Amino acid sequence: MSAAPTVHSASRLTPLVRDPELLPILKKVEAGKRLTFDEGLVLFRTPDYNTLMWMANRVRERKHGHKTYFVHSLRLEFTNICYVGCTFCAFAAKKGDARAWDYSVEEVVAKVRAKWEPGLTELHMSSGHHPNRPWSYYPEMVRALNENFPGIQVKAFTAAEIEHLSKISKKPTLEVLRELKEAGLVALPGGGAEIFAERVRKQIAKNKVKAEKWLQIHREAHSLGIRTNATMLYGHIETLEERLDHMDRLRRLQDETGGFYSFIPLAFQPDANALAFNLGKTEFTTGLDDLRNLAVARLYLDNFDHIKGYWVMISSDLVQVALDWGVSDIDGTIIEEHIAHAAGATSPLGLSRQKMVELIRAAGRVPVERDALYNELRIYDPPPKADGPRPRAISSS
Ligand code: V47
Repeated sequence: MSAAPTVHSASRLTPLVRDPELLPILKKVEAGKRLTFDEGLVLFRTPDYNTLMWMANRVRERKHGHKTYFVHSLRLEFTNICYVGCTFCAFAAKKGDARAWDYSVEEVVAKVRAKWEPGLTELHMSSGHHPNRPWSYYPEMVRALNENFPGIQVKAFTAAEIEHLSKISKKPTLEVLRELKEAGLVALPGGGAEIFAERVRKQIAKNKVKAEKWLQIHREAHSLGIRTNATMLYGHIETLEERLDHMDRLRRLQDETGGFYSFIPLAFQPDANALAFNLGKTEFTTGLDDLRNLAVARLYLDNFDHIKGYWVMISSDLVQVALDWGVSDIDGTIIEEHIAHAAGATSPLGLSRQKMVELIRAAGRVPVERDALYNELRIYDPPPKADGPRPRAISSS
């Protein structure tokens, strides 16, 4: 006869809670109720990390159990030439700079061929806003990639880039998206969101797509069946209220469309960019800030399936820990990254598929290789008994 599962109620857990302000939040989390803005702020400010982590993990395990997703993906930035001038950016170059690059369609195809690995499923591309490339270059590139690499999933162009393409093509953003989809684009990455709050946006990305337009482009993509991600650049001049406002706007759009796959906090990389220089900032975000941010996202963004831990910016070591703080996706192999590394990221340029699997298994979770559209391609064996998966602390029944 098997033993009945132990069911711990929130009230039985309350002795663990050191911050009384978390008690009503814990009850809501247990009941699956949505948190308010003020409750989100409590989460951002609580000194009780244990309870915060516990709650984020509770929701993560309720949604995904121990499954942890990754994708075999190649990152490609086809140009770093950009006229926008975001102050946090160390990647952008001006035309004619010694470090500028700008690949033709043939060069993009050759680059992917050179970096090709068996089992590669996703090609993630985002790049600078090039002042001269004509509109025709972009659908041509997507088409050429699909023709040369049948089965590859092209996830490309942030909402900021889509707005740029709308300007150069003189077509509405909806039409730009439609034509890119026709050429074979399957999803949009979540970049360009930065921080939506106008106060911050004016200082870090004043020439970039406006917050409302970023959201509108994602709304349009979702209406065409193109699913997308959403990012948030944190750890610079934004306040906690502004971080939460950012998440709140995303939560509202997700209520409306359901088109976001994942939310990806991007930790500010403080090297070689004007924002860091002006702030005198040389330190990276702290591990606890990164973990707290991920946990708050998991709890506040109750309508997002995945919270992604981006190992490139916060290290693969911390991402492993973050699997207990709400993270259910660790992006992918990437192979060659330039945006974060230009700004000081100390992580490797890419990680092997084997490394992804080991990293997840060593944390006692079950690795699931997915494609760009979150179809499960392979569920790897769970970790051996000795190191996991650890018994569930709390039964969900
Ligand atoms: O849009 C630029 C950010 C983004 C810095 O959708 C910086 O799956 C930190 O969008 N410090 C590009 N961040 C990366 C991106 C992304 C990453 C991972 C997964 C996905 C996805 C998307 O990087 C840019 C900008 O917001 N960025 N400079 C910097 N110094």
